[in-house]
Amino acid sequence: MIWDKKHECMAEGEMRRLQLERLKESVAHSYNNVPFYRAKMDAEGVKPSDIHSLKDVTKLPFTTKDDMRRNYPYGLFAVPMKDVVRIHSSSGTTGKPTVVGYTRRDLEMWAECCARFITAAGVTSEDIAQVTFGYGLFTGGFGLHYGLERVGVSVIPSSSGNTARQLMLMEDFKSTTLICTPSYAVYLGEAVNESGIKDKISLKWGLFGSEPWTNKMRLEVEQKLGLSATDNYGLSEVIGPGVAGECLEFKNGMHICEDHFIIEVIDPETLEPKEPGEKGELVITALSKEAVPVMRYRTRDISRLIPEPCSCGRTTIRMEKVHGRTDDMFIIRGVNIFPSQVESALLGIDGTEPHYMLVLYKEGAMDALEVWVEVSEKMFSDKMKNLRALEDTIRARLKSALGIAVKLKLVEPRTIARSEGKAKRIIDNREKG
Ligand code: DLL
Repeated sequence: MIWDKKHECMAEGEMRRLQLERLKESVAHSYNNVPFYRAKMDAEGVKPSDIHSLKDVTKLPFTTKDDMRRNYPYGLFAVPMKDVVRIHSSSGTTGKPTVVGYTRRDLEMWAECCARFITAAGVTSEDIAQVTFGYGLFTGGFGLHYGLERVGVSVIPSSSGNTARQLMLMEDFKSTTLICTPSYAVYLGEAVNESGIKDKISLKWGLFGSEPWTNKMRLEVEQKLGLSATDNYGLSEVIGPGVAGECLEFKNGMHICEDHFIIEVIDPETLEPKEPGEKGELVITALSKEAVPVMRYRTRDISRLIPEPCSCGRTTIRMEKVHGRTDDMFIIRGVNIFPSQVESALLGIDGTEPHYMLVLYKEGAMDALEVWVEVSEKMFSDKMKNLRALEDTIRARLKSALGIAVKLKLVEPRTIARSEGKAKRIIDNREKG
């Protein structure tokens, strides 16, 4: 099923015309109503009238999370507060959050974008969806909620936390669809199997997003929960969930709502555009937002665009699974490492659980990495000899995936903290020496 055939299956030429028309309007809207954008564009000598083609998007200045913070709370709003009907924010790790607002039309567009990926993931009005994202300032809960309602799904707004209660609802309310982060899906999968209710639950679909996860993690979760899992991507500064989502065709690449967002891929160091299909940082320009129009937002997310058409019938360009954030990348002995590389090396090894942690520390002046991996109950109670063999296997896999040898520590079952939202995969002890 395709939710919005007109926009999801649009001929390329028509889509580019629509994007250009909207880009012009959006740039003029930002320039005329947000002093910050006007000052930045004036400083670079660009006027809204300089946008003649889609390529001209590169003339526009970048926007960063710091720009958003510096304009806290309402400095980037382009409409009077009387027209703003919702406010969300993204917490971030330090300092003030970034704040975003939505007009009634923005909420309408957001629900439509979410309805697209919800439908692409297999969910229909026959389904019952349990939303375990937090309902609050985080965009996950409300974003998915309105998209699901639009599709006609029966929504259970269970919100985050209280895993025992989530399991009870899942069993009693017969949820067919689970909405959460992939790491919470792993946790729920474990809990379902431990409480012996696997045969009593009715899950068919898992729509997971909000943090990076690998295809190996997908297989792990699909098997543990007995569902078909798809990825979806978005960020508060741009809209929330709904920027892109996978279809069931190959589960390979998330279709971008191109009529609302232009995604460029740049080199995060030189800021130059990457060649089509090359990996780099995603930069997003929203084309139809009223309350907080965002121009060339530097996401810090690393991925690539997939130019080949998809056989599902949608013509919209896809983005590959996000490999990680530039902020989460670290350099060990000259090698760039993303947590997702470690995840794909570890998962699927018999005798381990899909729970791991990366511990960064200093070895002299150099950064060093220790990987903690949880061992399964069975392996833990097994012979020492088998544990040693497991250690050797993991070490070899890590070395071949990362290109360097790193320290490894096998830890007892249940020692790595479980996540109810976005997982914390890195402990940074580098400051401590
Ligand atoms: O996480 C929005 C969202 C909610 C998306 C629910 C999907 C589902 P923020 O809290 O602002 O918004 O975090 C945005 O999360 O820049 C990425 O680094 C990461 N992220 C989001 N989706 C994915 C994904 C929401 N599918 C930040 N894969 C983004 C990898 C993701 N990373």
